[in-house]
Amino acid sequence: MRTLAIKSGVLLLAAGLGLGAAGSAFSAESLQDVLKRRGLSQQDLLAAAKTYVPTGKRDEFLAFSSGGQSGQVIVYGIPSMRILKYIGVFTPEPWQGYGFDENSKAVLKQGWIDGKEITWGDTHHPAISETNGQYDGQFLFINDKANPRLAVIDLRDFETKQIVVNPIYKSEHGGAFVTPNSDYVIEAAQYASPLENKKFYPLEEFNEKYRGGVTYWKFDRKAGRIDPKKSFSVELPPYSQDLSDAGKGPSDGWSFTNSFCTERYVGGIEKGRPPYEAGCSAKDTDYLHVINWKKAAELVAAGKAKKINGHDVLSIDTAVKEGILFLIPEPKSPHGADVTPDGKFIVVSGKLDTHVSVYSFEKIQAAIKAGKFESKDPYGIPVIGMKDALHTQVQLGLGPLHTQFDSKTCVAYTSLYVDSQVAKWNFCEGKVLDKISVHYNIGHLMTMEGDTMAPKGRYLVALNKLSIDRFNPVGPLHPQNHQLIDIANDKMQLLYDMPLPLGEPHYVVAIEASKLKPGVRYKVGTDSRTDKPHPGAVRAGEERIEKKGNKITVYGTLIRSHITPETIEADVGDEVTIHLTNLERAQDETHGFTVSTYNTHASVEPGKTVTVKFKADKEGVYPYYCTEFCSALHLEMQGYLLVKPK
Ligand code: CUK
Ligand code: CUA
Repeated sequence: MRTLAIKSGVLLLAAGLGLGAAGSAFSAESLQDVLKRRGLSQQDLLAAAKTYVPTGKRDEFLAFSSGGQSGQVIVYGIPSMRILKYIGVFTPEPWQGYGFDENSKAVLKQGWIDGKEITWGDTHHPAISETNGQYDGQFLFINDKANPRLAVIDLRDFETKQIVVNPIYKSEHGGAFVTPNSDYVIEAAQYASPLENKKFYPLEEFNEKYRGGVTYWKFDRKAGRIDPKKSFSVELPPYSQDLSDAGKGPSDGWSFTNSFCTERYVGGIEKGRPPYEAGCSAKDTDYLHVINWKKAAELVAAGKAKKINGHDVLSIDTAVKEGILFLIPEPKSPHGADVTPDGKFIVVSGKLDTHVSVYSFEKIQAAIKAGKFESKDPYGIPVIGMKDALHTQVQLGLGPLHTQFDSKTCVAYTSLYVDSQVAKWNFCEGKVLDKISVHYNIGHLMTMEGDTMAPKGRYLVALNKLSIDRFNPVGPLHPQNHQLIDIANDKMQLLYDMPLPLGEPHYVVAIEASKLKPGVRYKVGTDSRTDKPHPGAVRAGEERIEKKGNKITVYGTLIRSHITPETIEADVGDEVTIHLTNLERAQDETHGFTVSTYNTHASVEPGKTVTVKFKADKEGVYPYYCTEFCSALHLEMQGYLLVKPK
């Protein structure tokens, strides 16, 4: 109270001295004055009005961005571009206690590979779960390219619940993409390697022993988890598989995966061969892989798969014999494969070709039914002629990468990496409608729900790889630049630049905010990582400390403004396990918990129960305290761990 009184005294004093007068003159500045003082145009003003979200108001859309090399997910609002949250996924995240409490450590441990802890990830493609081809706002999936893994995030609490490790790949890129009812999450390999774990074959045996593939992870929506036992893969030749997409509507049941370096070139300057890039661009075309995943699932259920590392894999031979795998040439070094909202076309863009190629699913099916193939690849896979499958090709510009769709029929947007532009075009008629420059070197782009069967249009975000001169300099490593573009009218309008300072976000997905219904508290005593009652939960008055041998177990609670118990006594060498339940019911009353120098931290939101564990291996006195400023007596929310010598 005394502090508050003094503070208001200071304020009164400031006003008395006339310091407040400057404030009132400032607020009297007219709109014209502000535009002049800040050098803003009418166009800037319009852009500001389109993005500004006043206090208390909320954004229309929520974007889930890959955090790139940070291994995390970044959540921001559109159109304000305000960052709302980082979600710890593949990398420890201290604020959320992710990787510092036992419950979240168990999730990260699911992502260990060959018994080794991996504390980073290279996230590329987030995907929101779908029902009937539309975002349902229930789950988010994201891949890790470096260490072939996939994570499941529950959008009820925005927490990572599961990490699955791909049992047969060493890297992957064509994930995560969901089928229209999220029955499967697609994850395609990238750099070919032997599918058997930890098996070595020399590069001379690349064509015979190295393989790629596409994995279909079975998603159990009721459990909210991937079921690895019901998941399977289709073996593919050692063409570097790349981006994928699931068919929808008429093409539901099929999936499409790009590839590059179908030359199967492996480097070796020491062998007097050209470098990898040149060797991988020798041919004019690569292959689009066309797979009937519904039939593949039936074949697996019928026992036609072989087991590799305990995982069901349909071999190339079986896939060819059963007629579920086809190839179509596509312009060299392709990148994005994007199915149109109506499910009738697959849009492919080649980095080294100025065109986008629009393949017709109907034509592909007609060729398959007629058995009309132009050749077989070296692995015996039937190749459909490019001309027999193409609907149209449109010249857009240099370095087309990715395509997204509008709510307007037949309207698509494609990123042009080399030109640093977004092209708006019509994929039915094959004509360019508009172009806008972006800053600079755009990778992915994203429209609102733009990869679903019902895109919402309105906004587009350009994910630019380079920001160069757009922001205040912060050293040689620049943030990326997410540029918000208004696409509601015929001409695109640039609205806003947002620096993305946490890794290179390859892709982002945005959902109508009204579809998300996250909770504000947990049922008291919940382990948020398993969604189950936490065995260490207690109610008020039930707090206790148990000691058995050298094991100390604390059943504690947190509520404004005390931690119960207030002291924990241990002997050097004791193993200390502390379960903490936040008894608060009020919204946003999170308590944090740490013990000095024991490298542990927990974020305990209302209702949650979390466990921290460590060995009290040092004699001494260690304060523990609440790390969230939760109340006027927050600093008093503390206690002591007393570690006595033996
Ligand atoms: S990728 Cu990075 S710009 Cu991983 Cu989808 Cu195309
Ligand atoms: Cu609880 Cu600060």
